[in-house]
Amino acid sequence: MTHAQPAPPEGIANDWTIGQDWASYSPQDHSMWDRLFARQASMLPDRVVPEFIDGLDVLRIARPGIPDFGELSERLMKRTGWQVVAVPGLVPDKVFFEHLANRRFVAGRFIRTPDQIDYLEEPDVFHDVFGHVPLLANPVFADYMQAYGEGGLRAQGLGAIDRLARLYWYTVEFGLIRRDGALRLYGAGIVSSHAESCFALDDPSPHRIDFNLQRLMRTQYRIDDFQQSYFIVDSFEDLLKQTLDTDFAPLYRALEGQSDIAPDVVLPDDHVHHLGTQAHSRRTATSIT
Ligand code: HBI
Ligand code: FE
Repeated sequence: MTHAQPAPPEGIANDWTIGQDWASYSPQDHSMWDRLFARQASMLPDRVVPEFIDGLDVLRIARPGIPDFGELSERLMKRTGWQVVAVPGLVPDKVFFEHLANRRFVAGRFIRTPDQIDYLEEPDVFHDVFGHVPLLANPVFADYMQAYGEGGLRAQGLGAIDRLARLYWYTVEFGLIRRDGALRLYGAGIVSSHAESCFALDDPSPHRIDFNLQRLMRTQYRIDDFQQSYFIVDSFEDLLKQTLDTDFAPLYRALEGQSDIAPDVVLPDDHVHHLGTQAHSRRTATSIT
């Protein structure tokens, strides 16, 4: 991930927020949203967790055009007390955690250009709003996101941000959930990506392993390709409960003595739902974070 600058750029507030300036989007920007939306909306209904679709509906995230963050925040505030605020791009970890701890989701306001339709480095408004915001209308997931922000603020003092970032990565960004005997998508990085929405559920290549907090905090991840392992939670309630019940300071200390786990490694204690062939990652040579 690109590293954000420590201080906000000139003319930007200390909390890094800016106006969305909705009026400045061009017709091309709005049609890019529509194109991305149509592509995902047609394939997600039988792949994504139903709460995601409910979120799109109640927040009226739809076509045509990029949503107005003010209107979105008003609807979200009524449901779960969250807001969506605009930022210029990646913000420093501390700023990010502070917003989440206060139930503000920071969203990029720019939208990708046609040549970036399938891959971009910084989160744009489609990833942030389409990918992340629908589940913020779910009370349990909304509480999990706040708990993550609070945990992030505490992790800073403990030198454990990298551990916690892995939790975010393998849940909020790339998580799978079990529902009625099948797997469903919920991670924003998956649901906002056309190709990964298929790959994560259907491709024989990646491992699909049951969520285990401690294991996952040791697991490295890739930022430049599909994931090599996906982790499955039983429910959002369980994810929230485990996060709230865990005393993270001793956990971080215990993890200090343990080695990192490469993203393609399966351990003897893992509950493996699907043992991947890893064929995809063998075809692509990339780096690990
Ligand atoms: N900033 N805008 C933005 N969006 C993110 O998702 C984000 C960020 N800064 C830091 C960050 N994510 C993560 O590295 C933290 O979860 C650790
Ligand atoms: Fe994201």
